[in-house]
Amino acid sequence: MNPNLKLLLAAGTCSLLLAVGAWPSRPVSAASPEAASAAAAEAPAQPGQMKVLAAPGDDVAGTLVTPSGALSFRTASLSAGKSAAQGVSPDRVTVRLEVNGAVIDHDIDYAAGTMTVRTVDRVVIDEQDRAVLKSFQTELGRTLPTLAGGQRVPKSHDMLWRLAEMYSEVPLGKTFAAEWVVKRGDAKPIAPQARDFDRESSSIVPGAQALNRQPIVAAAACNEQGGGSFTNLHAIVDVCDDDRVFYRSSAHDFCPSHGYSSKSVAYGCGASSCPGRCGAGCGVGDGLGAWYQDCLDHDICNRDHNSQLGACGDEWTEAADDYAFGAISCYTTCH
Ligand SMILES: [Ca+2]
Ligand SMILES: [Ca+2]
Repeated sequence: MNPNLKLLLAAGTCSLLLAVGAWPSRPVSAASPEAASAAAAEAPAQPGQMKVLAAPGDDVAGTLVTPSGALSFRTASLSAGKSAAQGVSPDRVTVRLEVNGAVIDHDIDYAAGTMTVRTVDRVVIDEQDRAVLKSFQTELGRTLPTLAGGQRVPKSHDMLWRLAEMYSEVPLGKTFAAEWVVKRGDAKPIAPQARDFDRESSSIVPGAQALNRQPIVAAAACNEQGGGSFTNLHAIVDVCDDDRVFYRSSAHDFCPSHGYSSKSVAYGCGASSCPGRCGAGCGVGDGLGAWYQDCLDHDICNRDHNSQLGACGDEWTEAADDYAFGAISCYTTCH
């Protein structure tokens, strides 16, 4: 473990961004197709150049350029509808991300416990977008600690970091509705008519055309959600305790191979690639992050069915509130 990080832990410091910054760079390399398939959930991020631009108060703005394209980001912290002064905890934070020209807006209302995601033009995540977003997780994790003052982590930084974790695992082919409201702890009801099952399956499953010809009721049943929880794994066990491996039940569906089913899986910092952490792999902060059941279900689905093909869209959607609002576990002894 990085000695700086150890020092932080020994001091009992719960400084998310400082700890992130203390972690060294991870190796970056191009994976062969075979390697990419075998380690689909944790393909290495491409290198990126992040530039930070001037922003008022606690807000942050910048750009990222990678071999797969560019991204820009800007936060706005609001208190009673006006720009929040530096050091003031805002009621809301808005975050605009522009990924290869596609704009995705986020509006986080802390009192309401909602994050509203809006797009004007139809946004569909392709392979280039996904690669840029993966780099964003890594580069932002390195950059944010250099901006934060002392031990205080502004909500704008926190939310941007959470979004970087969330989008590091965005399913390929994810299509954004004009408005998507993510509510903290909200168990989402089954709504087959609202799901984009056919689109997802046609982009991920060889021979999916046959599936698409099946009656919609069969597709809906196979795509049934039993998840949609807000279950903090770190409140159940210390997921990062001394690199121990923990086991619990995890469920997902994957059509047409199998419907909704569960099995016992390994999770925690001691398990390969930190299953259960909300974000790709163990993150730049070496296990730091939110650890939630829906993130575990999504990780296992990705591992079993190849995340690079965007197989696990509904599991990712169910985990959205966990990425956005899950409690961050600060103390790690990962790897
Ligand atoms: Ca994860
Ligand atoms: Ca959830």
